[in-house]
Amino acid sequence: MARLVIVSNRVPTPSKAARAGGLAIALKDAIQPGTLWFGWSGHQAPQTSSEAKITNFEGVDYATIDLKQEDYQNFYVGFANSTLWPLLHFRLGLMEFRRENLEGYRSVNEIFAKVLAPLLRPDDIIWVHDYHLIPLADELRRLGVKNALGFFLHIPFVPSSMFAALPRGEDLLHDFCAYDVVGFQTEEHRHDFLDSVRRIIDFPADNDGVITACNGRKVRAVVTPIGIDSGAFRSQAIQAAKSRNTRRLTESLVGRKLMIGADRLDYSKGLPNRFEAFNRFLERFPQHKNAVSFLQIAAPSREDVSEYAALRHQLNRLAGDINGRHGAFDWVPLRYMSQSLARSTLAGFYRFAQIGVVTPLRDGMNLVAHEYVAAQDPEDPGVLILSNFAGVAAYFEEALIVNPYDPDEIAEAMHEAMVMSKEERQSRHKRLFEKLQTLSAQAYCDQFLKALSGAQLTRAAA
Ligand code: GDG
Repeated sequence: MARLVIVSNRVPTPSKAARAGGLAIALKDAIQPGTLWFGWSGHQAPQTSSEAKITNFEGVDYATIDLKQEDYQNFYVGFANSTLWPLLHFRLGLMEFRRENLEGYRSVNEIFAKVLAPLLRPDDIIWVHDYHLIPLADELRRLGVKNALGFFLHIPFVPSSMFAALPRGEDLLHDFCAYDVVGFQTEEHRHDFLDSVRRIIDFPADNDGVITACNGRKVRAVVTPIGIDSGAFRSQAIQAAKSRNTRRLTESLVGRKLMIGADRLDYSKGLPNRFEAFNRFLERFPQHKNAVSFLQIAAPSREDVSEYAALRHQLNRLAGDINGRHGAFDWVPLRYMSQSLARSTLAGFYRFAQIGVVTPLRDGMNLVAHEYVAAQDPEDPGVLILSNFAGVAAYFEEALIVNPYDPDEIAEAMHEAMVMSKEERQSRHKRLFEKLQTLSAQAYCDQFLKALSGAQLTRAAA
């Protein structure tokens, strides 16, 4: 059987508890012994490595390189997270572009290719993940790699008129088209990508997502939504709900309801809007005062990017304002932690919380929505409030769908969730839970790898 090679910017440290971040979590559920996982170690060193350090854990080979400070700055902090991330989350106003960052991004991709190429076997299937590594296929091809190459974009894509703002964006579209298969979370993301390919680099693309690139080579754009192992997460939540931490949480609420949010501390997640919505909820529906607390966990992320530090300050201030304004001597309305929690602790908290609040301004998918649904007790399930602009909203119609830019609409959904009948909660949850079975981590991997194996066969026949 062909070996699977996964390439992502960060490689999860084997054996350690998963960090906050959807990619590692979804893949963790699906990789098999024999897989090679290649990427950055997460460490900086005096020099960027010229060969990989390989460790084997439970049959999986983890091959990593270190980056020197300058490469880390230009590639990771710079082009990946200060240019591409804001652009692809529709935040042109936050996009910064510097040529040295673009050069650093390209040079790190070249280094990835040079270190990875000697580790590859002729029948390996190579699956590259996310916006850090768009140019990798082209770099590998330059080195003579002939294997099937697939790429999955975990974050959204933008309409062509917005993508056109990216300097040298046409080069990046050519880079996408060096892969055999390019995967997206939703039909909308794929549609916007194909539109950019047609308009900006003039490659023909049909409505089935088949692009004709240079020399007639075919590239397939597919929709393969990411998911979780819902059965395993549900079991974890059931276990964790009996834990000391969940008990401490429930005891501290003394009979009040709980709303929960858990996100990386990232401006795409819409946290200030969510706090403002909770403020509006307390103003407009004062009958719920003292009857509910909102617990927001915001796991620190990308602390070297200045926007993230600014967001942290903004949230500290907003949380203080809300509690100062609405709190009572025996009730804290908003419990805000800019710290991360263990995944098992989160699972127990989700199960207990009567309302899950997932209101990103844009999100590729958003796995917190999946986890919240998986964790619920089907007999007495909680209600999910979900942004229309999370990729998962394309699949989860039974959630309370809101426009995250409208704090009043979120506040109304909070009220609706507080008073929703048990029958309605059960029927919404039942349908959402059924969707989790089709949107599983396993289905995600199977669908993408099927498309990639098809490309492998086409290559072999050529
Ligand atoms: C990207 C895309 C896409 C959150 N707080 C803590 C914690 N988390 C976990 C959640 C969840 C994961 O982190 C976050 O996943 P998301 O999917 O929400 O988001 P991103 O990290 O932005 O991931 C996203 C995803 O890729 C997969 O394709 O869905 O749209 O942006 O699992 O539970 N985990 C721990 N402590 C926390 O405090 N341990």
